[in-house]
Amino acid sequence: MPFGWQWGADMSGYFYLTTPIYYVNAEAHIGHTYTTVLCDTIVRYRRLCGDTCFFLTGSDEHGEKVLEVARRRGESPAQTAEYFSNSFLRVWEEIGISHDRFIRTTDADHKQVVQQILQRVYDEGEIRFKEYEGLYCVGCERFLTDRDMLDGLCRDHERAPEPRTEANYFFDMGAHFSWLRDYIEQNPDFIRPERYKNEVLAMLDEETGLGGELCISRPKSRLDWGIELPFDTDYVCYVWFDALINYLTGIGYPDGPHFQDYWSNCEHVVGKDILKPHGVFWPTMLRAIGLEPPRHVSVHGYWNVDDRKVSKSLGNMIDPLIMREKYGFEAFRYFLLRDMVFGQDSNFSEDALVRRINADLANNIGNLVSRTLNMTGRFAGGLVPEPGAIEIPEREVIDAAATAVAEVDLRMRGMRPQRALESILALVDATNRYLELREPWKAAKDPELADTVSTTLHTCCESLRIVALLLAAFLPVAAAEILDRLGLGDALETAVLPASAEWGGIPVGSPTRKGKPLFPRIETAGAEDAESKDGAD
Ligand code: ME8
Repeated sequence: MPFGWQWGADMSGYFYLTTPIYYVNAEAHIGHTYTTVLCDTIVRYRRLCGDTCFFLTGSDEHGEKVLEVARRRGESPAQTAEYFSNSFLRVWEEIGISHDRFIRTTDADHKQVVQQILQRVYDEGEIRFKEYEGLYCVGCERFLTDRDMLDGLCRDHERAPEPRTEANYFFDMGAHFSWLRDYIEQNPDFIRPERYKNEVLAMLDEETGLGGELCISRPKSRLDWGIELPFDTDYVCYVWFDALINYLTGIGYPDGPHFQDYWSNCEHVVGKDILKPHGVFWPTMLRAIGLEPPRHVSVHGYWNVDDRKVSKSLGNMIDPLIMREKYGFEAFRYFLLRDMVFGQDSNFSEDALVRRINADLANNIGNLVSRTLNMTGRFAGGLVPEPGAIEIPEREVIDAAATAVAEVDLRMRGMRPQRALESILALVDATNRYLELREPWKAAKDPELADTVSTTLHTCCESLRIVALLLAAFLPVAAAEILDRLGLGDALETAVLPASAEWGGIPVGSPTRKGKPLFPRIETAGAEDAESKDGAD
């Protein structure tokens, strides 16, 4: 029963996550950064859970789009591809992306895998040669259907597609549509969130009406920048057929040592612009070569500026390195993960970014760090004190920590990173409220209450340790710094979630250090002035 298993709770301990591979026609912007940072966060979380992970990203280098840019730049497509591929890689390295491989579709192993798969599908009689007429959008690198257009223009690229008639090779996707429809119905979270599952079902209906054939070749006379068809040297492979296969090449298809372990635990994250290739083309291609679909295709919305999609073709890009320069990369990374509800569109503005940094990072998390460590310095000689009796207020923080750990796990696996951050912030809020209630800065001066101070500070340090472990996937640098200030500099090297985040892990006597504000408030004329909670000292 090759396609019928029930997805269980990660029994194997393997986890394989992919970003789309980006076109090499311009520099990385906020949209690519979001997908890549999101995957980096999910994979860092799974590594912390002890899974054996493989994280693949890379560049998609063939096709007409790249040829167009190369012509404009007066260079060969190979030069253009090299330039922009290096540019993506450099940005990912500069912002600390932890990929295991950066694949290029011009890599020799990829070319070999694509040709091998083309030959196999051809030999099995699923590829036919015929004449085709349609409207082609070079921006999308595919023929458009009515649903893809508005007033005669491509919805995404706002340009008119070109009418084209050509003799080409076609893959018979339609032969697998009824299987795919059943598969999607039986595995309702295969494509998530649900609205995108419904969209794929609608696409399947539409593609069925159109004959269910995917054009997989381009004549060299028009485009010679691509992987040659092994069965007809006058043609190169259509860029999407080539690109999707990167997910197999990346982990050593067909007989790499861990190919099957990773493939059985594969999840793709994509933007909604490429739902059709991932929801319709790809599962049918995999079916044709006898492989299961990925576990999940998780689909996010667009980052917009002034309600228009940020994109290379529209030229309204936000540069991640400029954001890093202005605000620090972790603050920008936090904003991306916190402000986009997975699946929905989000509007970017620097005002919103500043408000978010000030409210969540400076006033909330940063404030808890500085209050806890200041007071541990002042009232406990800088060492995590021994706790006394646990009363109802302490119990509430302990319960909030257990809830956060459980919710973060559920939400990270369910691809709801913004909800996972809400769970962590709920623990931070509970701890801040607890401090307000216990008022250790007053209690320390009151002989009747002085005994409670150790318990209060112990509770706050322990809560902070758990907050840092949970935040580590989101803010790797800041989380490591919090742990270091708690005297737990190597905690992330040995931590395994959820066990390490159980209450009671902080050693009494651990030497703490106050340090500078972790996330300084950003003062701008327009920034909303959320009230500082720092009443401690
Ligand atoms: O489509 N908001 O590459 P691409 C959010 N090469 N995400 C965005 C975005 C935005 N405004 N703009 C881009 C391709 N993205 C193909 C993929 S995969 C086998 C081949 C992100 O460079 C989002 O992840 O156009 C989107 O799906 C991807 O970049 C498209 O990148």
